[in-house]
Amino acid sequence: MEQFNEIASAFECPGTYLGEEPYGSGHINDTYKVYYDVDGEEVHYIRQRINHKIFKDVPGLMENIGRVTRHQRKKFEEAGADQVDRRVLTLIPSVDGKDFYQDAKGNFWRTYVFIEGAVGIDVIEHTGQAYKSAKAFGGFQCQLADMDDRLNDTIPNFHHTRSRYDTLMQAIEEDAHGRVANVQAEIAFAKEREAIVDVVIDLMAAGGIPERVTHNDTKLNNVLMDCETDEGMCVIDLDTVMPGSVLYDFGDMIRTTTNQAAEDERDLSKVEMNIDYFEALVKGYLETASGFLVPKERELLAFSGKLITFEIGLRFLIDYLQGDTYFKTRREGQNIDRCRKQFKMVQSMERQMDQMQRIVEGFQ
Ligand code: ADP
Ligand code: GN1
Ligand code: MG
Repeated sequence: MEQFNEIASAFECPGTYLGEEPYGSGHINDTYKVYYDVDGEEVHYIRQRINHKIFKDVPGLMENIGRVTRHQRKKFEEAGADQVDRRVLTLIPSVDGKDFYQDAKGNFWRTYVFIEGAVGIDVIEHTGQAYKSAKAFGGFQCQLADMDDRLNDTIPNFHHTRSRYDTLMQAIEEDAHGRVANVQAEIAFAKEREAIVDVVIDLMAAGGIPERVTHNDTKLNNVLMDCETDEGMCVIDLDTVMPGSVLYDFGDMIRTTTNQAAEDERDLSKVEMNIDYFEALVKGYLETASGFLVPKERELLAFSGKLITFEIGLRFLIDYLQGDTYFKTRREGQNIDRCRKQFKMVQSMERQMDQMQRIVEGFQ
């Protein structure tokens, strides 16, 4: 608690600090909802300890977030949007005038205004949420399309699927925790699909699709949806906003939004890609993104779901083999369960790929 007091006094939050509680279900940072009293009224903030083992250049990351949120705010204001303060994250400065604070132990902290009346949902409940979240993520990409000066790469090669595949091969070779024998089927599944890992990165390198400013972590729960209207109010979790391909963004919407099972679901009979949710995603996304997508990007929208679901499956498998050091886990075997769920989704998309493709073409 003493630690939290020190952090609280490092930020320019008005009022009296009351306390905090752990919040949300992210796998990387430590997130808290923080309570203050301002003249008898309770006011909330989001305070996060940024995982600096994963994000090695926190000042560079925070510089990105400052630039991105200022750009978004300007765009919303120019468009005459209502409730701008609920549509874009607002950073509270530290007492020494920065967007973050580094404590005596070397940990990095930041504080955002808490967006009230909107929540990030882990599991989809109806097609309207797919449509509205995709619209919000497409709108986000659209707003950032004219940013000048390249953003910092907060995690180099983040969506370089080939290097993820190579890391898996290395982890198998090392077998540091003696787990390779348990996952022969998953390893075989990965090897059978090696051919897909280069598709997007090679096309980008050859100039066939553009590098853009992308979010890179478009999980359903990274858009806060209005509790009354389900509108995708605010795109959050901006740590990985950097140069990339819109395909990885659209793909991760498919991965996290087209199925009602948890990310670590063990009953794989519940895991199928739901085509109605997919259609709602395509509709919402194209409403805000069709103005800037090039034909090759459109052509690969359905494929992108399979590609990133495979990539995230590889990452969970790697973490399992390396002893569960990257993604937070709450129980033994959680990473391999997450991997199996992703691979089942890949299979389900493979079976439905023709239909997915026809749906995308139907919107041309
Ligand atoms: P992680 O990178 O660990 O996923 P996030 O930035 O996504 O961290 O935050 C974790 C959770 O905290 C989100 O899923 C959301 O529920 C909540 N959250 C984050 N920022 C805000 C905010 N400004 N207002 C309200 N809730 C927020
Ligand atoms: C992590 O931070 P969070 O929980 O939104 C991860 C994503 C993965 C996701 C899988 C920086 O996202 O890349 O897709 O878990 N973020 C980072 O659920 O690695
Ligand atoms: Mg998140």
